[in-house]
Amino acid sequence: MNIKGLTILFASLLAVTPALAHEGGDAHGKGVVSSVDAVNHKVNISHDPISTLGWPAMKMDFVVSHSVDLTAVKPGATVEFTLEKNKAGAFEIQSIEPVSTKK
Ligand SMILES: [Cu+2]
Repeated sequence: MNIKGLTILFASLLAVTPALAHEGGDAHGKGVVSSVDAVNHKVNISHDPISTLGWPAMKMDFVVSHSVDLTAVKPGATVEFTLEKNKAGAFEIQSIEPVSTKK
């Protein structure tokens, strides 16, 4: 690779790295599933406050990543989930797991 090629390589690395660092990983949430729309990859969750994002507790719709299998997610289940900002700037669920609620 010549000098010009290296310069372009470094420039593109610098352009990409801050974007990754900026997100600082993903946000974790916990809540109760209200409804599941597996066809459109959406869930409605009444979630606890998410301090990482400064969100209060609320009931809201979430877009779910297509890599997530929603068939294991049932209304009424308590779940833990991770959120990541997608290209559209919306928080998208990247993983969602039922948690056993101790009685
Ligand atoms: Cu919310």
